[in-house]
Amino acid sequence: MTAQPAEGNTSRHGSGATEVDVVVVGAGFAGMYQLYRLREAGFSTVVLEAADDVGGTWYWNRYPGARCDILTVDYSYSWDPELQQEWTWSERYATQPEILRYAQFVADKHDLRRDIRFGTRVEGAVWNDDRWTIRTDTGDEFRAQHYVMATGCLSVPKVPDIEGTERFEGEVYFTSSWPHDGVDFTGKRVAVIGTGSSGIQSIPIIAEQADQLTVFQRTPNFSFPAHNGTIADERLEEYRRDPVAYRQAARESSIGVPGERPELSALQVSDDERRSAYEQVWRTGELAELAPFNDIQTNPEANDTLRRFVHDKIREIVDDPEVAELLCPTDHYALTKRPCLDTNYFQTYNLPHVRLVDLHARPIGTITETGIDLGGSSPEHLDVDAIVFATGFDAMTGAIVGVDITGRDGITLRDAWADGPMTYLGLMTVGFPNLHMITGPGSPSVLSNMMVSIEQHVDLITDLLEHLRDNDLRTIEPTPLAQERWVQHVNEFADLTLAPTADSWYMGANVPGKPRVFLPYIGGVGRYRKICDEVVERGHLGFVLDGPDGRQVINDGVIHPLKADVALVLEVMAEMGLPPIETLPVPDAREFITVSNAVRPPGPEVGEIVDGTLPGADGSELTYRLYRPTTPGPHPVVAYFHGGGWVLGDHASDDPLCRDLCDRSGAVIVSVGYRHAPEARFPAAADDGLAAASWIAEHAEELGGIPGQLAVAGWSAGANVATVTAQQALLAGGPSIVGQVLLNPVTDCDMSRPSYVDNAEGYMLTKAMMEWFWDHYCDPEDRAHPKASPLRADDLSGLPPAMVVTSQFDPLRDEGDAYAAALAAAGVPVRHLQCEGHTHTSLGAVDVVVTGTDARAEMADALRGFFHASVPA
Ligand code: N01
Repeated sequence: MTAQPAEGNTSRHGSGATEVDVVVVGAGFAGMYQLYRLREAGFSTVVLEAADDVGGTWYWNRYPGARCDILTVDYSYSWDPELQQEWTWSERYATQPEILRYAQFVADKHDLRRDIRFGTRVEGAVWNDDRWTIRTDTGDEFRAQHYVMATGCLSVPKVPDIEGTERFEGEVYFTSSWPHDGVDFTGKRVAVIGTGSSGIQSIPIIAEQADQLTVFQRTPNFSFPAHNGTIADERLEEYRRDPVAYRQAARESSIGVPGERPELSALQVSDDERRSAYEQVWRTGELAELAPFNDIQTNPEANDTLRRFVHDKIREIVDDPEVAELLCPTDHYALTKRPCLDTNYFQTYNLPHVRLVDLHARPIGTITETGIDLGGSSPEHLDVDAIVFATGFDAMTGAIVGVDITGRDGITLRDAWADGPMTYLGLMTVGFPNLHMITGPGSPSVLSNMMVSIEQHVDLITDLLEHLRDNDLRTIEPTPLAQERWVQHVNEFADLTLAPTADSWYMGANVPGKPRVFLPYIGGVGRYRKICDEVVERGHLGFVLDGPDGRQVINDGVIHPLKADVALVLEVMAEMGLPPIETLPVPDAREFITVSNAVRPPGPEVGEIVDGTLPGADGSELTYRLYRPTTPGPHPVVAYFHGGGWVLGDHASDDPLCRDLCDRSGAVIVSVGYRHAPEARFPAAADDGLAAASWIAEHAEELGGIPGQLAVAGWSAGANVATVTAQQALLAGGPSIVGQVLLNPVTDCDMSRPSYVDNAEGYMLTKAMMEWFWDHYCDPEDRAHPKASPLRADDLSGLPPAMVVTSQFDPLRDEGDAYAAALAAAGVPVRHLQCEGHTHTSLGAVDVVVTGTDARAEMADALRGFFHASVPA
């Protein structure tokens, strides 16, 4: 089976090194497909592989019970349509031998082995003279323009960190490098250390053979029955009906397997409905189906419903209640560590010769010549004949930094990644030109069906290499900005979920001393693919491409600059296909806002909410809603003006934001229902602002406020009313206003600023909508009046100190920025917060857009500061 690459593919360098266009490291599924594509594209390529044959992880992990846990119909190449006809899987979840045979079949069919050097391990790689020089343990050297790491995410076993391992005189096995001719445990006393996927798959089979089996468990895991067997006809049917559409659905999905995204919250349904959904999960036995509700990965309470369901199942299956309790995972949320699929795993603990040792209660003291010494309150020595280490891998980065890689200017990858991997899209890293990673950290990789992610990366890399060649360019490397912001995006996405709370290998937490960073991209393969496609479409955004003679194509920039949760909200809104507000009659638009507001999270509890009325500028009654803090009063008071373009909304429509401001600032918030256009056009809203502020100032004590401690605040058109109120109060000689907090304010009627152009159509508030608002509110000839466009006031000096918050993807951004600058120029103390990655609506989305929390906290902090400064010393 072993083959050597044909010399025809390579040439000799003067130094003795073999010259090729591309060196690929690893001949697993990634390296094999990469070789195929590069060959097809006409690049001379050598694949270096430490093993004696193809297969990668499936070559090494031959432990009993090893199989895939993605349905085999999904876990197979899609790039060779014939292959899909020629190969038939025998089971839902194929065994390791069958998957290895599949890899070998592909290698034979495409004659891949002729370009693979087996038994060859890469020891080091150095970038110089625009090429990589790659050194192997066989003493060979290769020089290549491109170096592709197809080294797998779970290929470097974790070094055993248990004292005395080397002293043991019995048999020692690692699930990650199992003997090729198998192991017979018949009649033996066996210890298995580790209860991750490898342990959970192998334990039931080892138990069938062994005389005694002791399982050493540090952390119990979530495992679901695999229900292995023949592939369900309906699934095959679905695939056969339209393989192209089926594969495309996988590529656009969340984890690389076709399926619907759940729409309901686990907390939104009845106990019976929830239970029946989880029973279905238990019956289905598919990783892609484990989270039947949309908040399992994000909401602790929702997650707990699944966690308790699994605990109940374990208690039903396992006879001994004490053992059952030990097997119930309680120290991490469900699905935050890699969940497992098993065949009779929990049932195995009902066998009389199987024992579970809880390493938290009884830690391993040391391994001795004959067995294992347990510590804890009742020390014990266990004699065993064989120890199986199922202790996992130095995942995702181990195989990459395990090789000595030196990039530009002598920098090593190990140093560059000392605080965790830094990549752009999980594909490349700054300082290491032409070094490509397949399913590297920062890409969906291990959170997906690997076949789908591998194929996407191989296609991307190959297309990139062709682009360089076709354009006479020699090197490609990400820009520092693009990389920094991608890493930030990956972290922000992970932080939206419960995943970083677990001590998992996703976090590098299983390897002592490894930086604690969430390694894969959790945004899903569909979203990730779109991002990569956009990078390419936008001229390889975020990359520098170098040609001969110093020619450079620099396309610096940030892909996906929206905050992760902001992007998610926009996606959900887009999927709903809602009509643009400005196309609706005003009553329908108002109704639409009321209905949408009804389903948002309510915001934090406050001490009290009181609804009342106050007189408007024309003597009519205006509604208000007062939010009182939980702390004893009296409190300072904020007159708050809601958003809605002077047309929509009411005193209660910014409820969550008002609660949040009240809770964080410790001030009474009085949200005013000022008159709306088109019924009451300009300057009704502006005049009502002043009337309301005056009334609130006069009635401060009655409202539970501190007289003289009044600030104004508002969002959007409400922020316009707030600052116009501050201006009018100054002109009118009262009321006294100690500060103003303006969130994404309308300050001017000019729509030609770049923010209007850049964000004209994109992010909830569009230019068309602003035109609709202005048209309803104000005649064109009045728009330049400072009561409509406060930026145009002749003199801003003497206004109360301000906090102005603007958002990057908001048409109103530039006029907000201009107002902050104008206030500052007029000598007004200004705190100006420019929020990157946010839209006009995102910062106010309390408990939805968590990345807006800091900005909201700063707004409250600003209010506290105004009140504090206004108290006479
Ligand atoms: O490794 P793991 P794995 N003393 O890290 C324990 C894929 N895979 O090889 O959780 C005692 O999950 C460790 O305990 P703790 C799949 O992605 C897929 O099982 O760190 N115990 C844990 O219980 C999977 O997630 C398939 O507290 C020690 C276990 O060892 C990934 O590979 C099959 C210890 C390690 O579990 C890794 O799985 C197999 C110590 N010193 C694997 N050190 C498929 O089905 C570690 N442990 C496709």
